[in-house]
Amino acid sequence: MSSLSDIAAKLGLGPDFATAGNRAVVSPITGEVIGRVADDDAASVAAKTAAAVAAFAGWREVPAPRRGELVRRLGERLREAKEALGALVTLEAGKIVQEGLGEVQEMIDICDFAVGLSRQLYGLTIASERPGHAMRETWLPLGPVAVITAFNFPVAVWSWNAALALVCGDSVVWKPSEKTPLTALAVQALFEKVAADFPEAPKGLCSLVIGDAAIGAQLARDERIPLVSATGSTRMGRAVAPIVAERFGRSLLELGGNNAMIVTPSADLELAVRAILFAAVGTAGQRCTTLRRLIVHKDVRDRLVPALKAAYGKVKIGDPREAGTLLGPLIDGRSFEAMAAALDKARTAGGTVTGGERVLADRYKDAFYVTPALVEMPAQADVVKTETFAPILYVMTYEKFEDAIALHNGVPQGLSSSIFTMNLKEAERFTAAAGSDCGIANVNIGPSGAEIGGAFGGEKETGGGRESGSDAWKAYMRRQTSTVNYSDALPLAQGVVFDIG
Ligand code: UN1
Repeated sequence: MSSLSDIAAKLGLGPDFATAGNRAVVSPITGEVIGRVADDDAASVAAKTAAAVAAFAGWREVPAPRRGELVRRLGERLREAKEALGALVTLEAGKIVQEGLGEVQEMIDICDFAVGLSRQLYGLTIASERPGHAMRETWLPLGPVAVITAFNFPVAVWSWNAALALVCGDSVVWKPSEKTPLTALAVQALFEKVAADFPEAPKGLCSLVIGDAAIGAQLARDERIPLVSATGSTRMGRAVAPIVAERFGRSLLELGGNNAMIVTPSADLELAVRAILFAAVGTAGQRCTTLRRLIVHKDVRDRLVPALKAAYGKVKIGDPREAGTLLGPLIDGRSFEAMAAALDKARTAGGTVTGGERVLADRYKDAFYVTPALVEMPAQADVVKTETFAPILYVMTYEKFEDAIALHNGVPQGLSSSIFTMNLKEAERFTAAAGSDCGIANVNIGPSGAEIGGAFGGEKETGGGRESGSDAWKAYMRRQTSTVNYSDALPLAQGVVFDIG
């Protein structure tokens, strides 16, 4: 099951799936065109938004546990489709099979989470200062939610948003990356099948718009959309957020990361090497949580770096569909150019680069496979402070723990972070107020591969949004404070007297 038509058949998508349209879809595995899709235009985006507005009007009144039932059925459908959808993620985004499957599992997990949540959209009762008054806080559906997603998690990020938005009573308009429309179309088709058998699900409850940044901007401008949830680069967030803010909309941003690991003298180095390998090389360095900076104590460096080089040397690079492959292709040639440019800058800043070369170019002239790069840096130069979406790991050393924390926090991004230590004090300091300044701080595991149960996102240029678990659902609802007077008097708050004579 590796060609598009095989996968499409398994997903029940029909023989015409992705066979026509203005946009050519390329597989990063070979660089070949594997399908064609049609872009939306401004008019079709407007029509789908109008349908989402109409759908919201009905959906918000369906009881939340019943909304959860729709998401439960979506989760069931995803379970059946896991292998085929995972294969499509592999084909379109270039992830290895295990990671394609893992991405679909992440979708299933958030559906399960959302089903439980659909019976737990708890508000508060609040003690009123006035006699005969009751106060409460209620969470109510918000409206249509625009979801903008990136190529690297082409389906999971939609599900983090959509599963929550649906149980919260919202409708969803999804703009996936223009590099990965096929996985989006497949998921949309799965959703539509589930919704078709669910009488309360209005038409247009979840819709998909395909196209480039102009379409994202159109959604960002639309004042009928109270929440725009955007995952991608900091550059994209900088473009979207001001447009949403100008109309007082809400944005939920999950942008670039520049995630580090501190390796202390007491660290279990064997465990650390395995964690580094998954976090820095996995997904070809194209996760927002990818490990990009290693901050190693000077006494450990000479043991860790050679062990890491040896492990890097054993990584099997190639077709992500083949058993044993750990490192598949970069998404495209521009990614490769960005990687090469970053490595040049690192060399200019005094870095020593191991790896980072293009490989397999004779077999795949239009696909971009690289060896993972380890770059030993004398200092945290500007290039280290920039997120390059590729398997580059910058290695720096420290002597004092405070210096490690300062280096760690000395970048503009604040998504994920980790420390390897057996020292309780270091672990606690890392996760305390003056420790890691990131949204995610892990001890003795790498920074990537988060579970859906926690709130996912980060600070500073990462954008501040939280998606997925914990109470991230609150972003998809509006909060209402109600005071009900069940007395015959009209006492005013703060004891104010306001009477006529
Ligand atoms: C992303 O790269 O945008 O924690 C999301 C992780 C995954 C999600 C990554 N669960 O690496």
